Amino acid sequence: MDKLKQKFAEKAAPMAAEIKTIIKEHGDVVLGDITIDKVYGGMKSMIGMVTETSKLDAVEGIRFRGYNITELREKLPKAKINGKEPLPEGIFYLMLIGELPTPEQVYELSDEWAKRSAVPQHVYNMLDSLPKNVHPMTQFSMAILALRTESVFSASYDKGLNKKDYWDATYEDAMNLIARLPRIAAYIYRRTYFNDKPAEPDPTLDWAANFAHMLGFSNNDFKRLMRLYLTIHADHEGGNVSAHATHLVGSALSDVYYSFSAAMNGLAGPLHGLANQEVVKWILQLREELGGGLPTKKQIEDYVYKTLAQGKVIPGYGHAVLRQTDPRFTAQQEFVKRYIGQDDLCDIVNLVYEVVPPILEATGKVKNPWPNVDAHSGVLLIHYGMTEYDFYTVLFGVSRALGVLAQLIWDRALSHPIERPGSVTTEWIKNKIASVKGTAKA
Ligand code: HAX
Repeated sequence: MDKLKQKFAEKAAPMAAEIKTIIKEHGDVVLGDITIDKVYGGMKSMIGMVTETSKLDAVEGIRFRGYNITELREKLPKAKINGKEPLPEGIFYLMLIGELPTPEQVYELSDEWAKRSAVPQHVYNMLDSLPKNVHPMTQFSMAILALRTESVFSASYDKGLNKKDYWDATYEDAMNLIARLPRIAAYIYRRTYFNDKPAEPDPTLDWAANFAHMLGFSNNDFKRLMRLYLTIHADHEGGNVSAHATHLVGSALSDVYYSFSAAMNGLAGPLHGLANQEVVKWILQLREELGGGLPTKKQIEDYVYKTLAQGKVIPGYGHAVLRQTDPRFTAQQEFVKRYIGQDDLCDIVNLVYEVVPPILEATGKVKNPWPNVDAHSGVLLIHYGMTEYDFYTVLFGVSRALGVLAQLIWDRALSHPIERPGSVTTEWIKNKIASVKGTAKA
């Protein structure tokens, strides 16, 4: 058993016992109210599941096992040479084990993922059979499904896997899939836009830097950006579409490949991860309409009103939980200050940040007028030469694997059961209103 798995096993057994006691002794404690507006309103803020890896605060933003983004940038181990940004291996370790890793523990994880990263040829053959105009997220999700041939969980289950060993096989699948995702993503990038193959992996590099290298980027600051990018997109507690999809599909004992492919299908929606490509499209179109250059605030204002009048959302703004500027947006602004300096598109992002919130606030209906993570990420990639914006959500997906798969291992270790919330009809709700309020049907 590898050291990380051993450490997880030591944590998981007492936690599983503790949860059994909590349910037995305190299972009747009420956690919140279910109201009609929440049931119709996408279950926002309704507590319905347990996620150990991270917790979102509406104002303060995300905390991973108690640490916010600023603390993580400081405390998580960095690359051996010129490391200034956290290594995503570290946030995976933190989410899985619940403790900050040492640099050695993180470097061991880099090595472990490098060892597990070989992708079977049939996955590449399947990708090669697809037309180049298949969206990169569709290719990504299909490649993850094609990799299912490698599932340790499914093979073991077929042979009669004991329930107590589910987590072990899920750990193997999660580690293997995380190790392979950069190779698959780089393959999709190179075949789709350049009609060639990714660079051979460099096993001396960490997971994120190696990904940058396979994508075809040698710039050190781009590698730093990838380390930060893959760290800050990793998790956002359990209820967002990609995390919840992983948990839900996984609850049927579907393996890691099925569960994570489902997550990627959700991430590919424009209200979720695809917003990162939509933001760049929206900004480039603004520039094109104005004939290039830096727009004035008035011009951005007009463009925002026009977008709203067309019945569209302003991409990169708003959030189902957050009620403040997303700290992941701020971390990217800081990255610009530290490594980039002046950049026209980054300047436009900052101008949009000044213009959009008061306009959205004035609509009286948008609950959060502030930017989310997707409002910034694309222009950073363009700065380093990655202009193919319909690839951006794949980068997000590679990162999201860290959080949702760490949690899926916990789901198995804690024996979370199949998920099956109740649903009602509107007729049922009308009858309920009548019985509670004593009125005739609404
Ligand atoms: N622009 C225009 N209108 C917006 C808006 C925006 N950015 N954000 C919310 N609204 C509108 C909603 O469409 C809704 O309008 P209707 O009542 O006419 O249907 C109203 O304001 C209330 O919505 P809300 O309660 O504030 O927001 P939700 O919790 O329902 O939705 C979303 C949250 C993130 C989906 C929403 O803010 C949105 O569509 N934003 C733009 C897309 C985006 O950036 N998505 C990425 C979110 C972060 C993420 O998951 N990244 O992966």
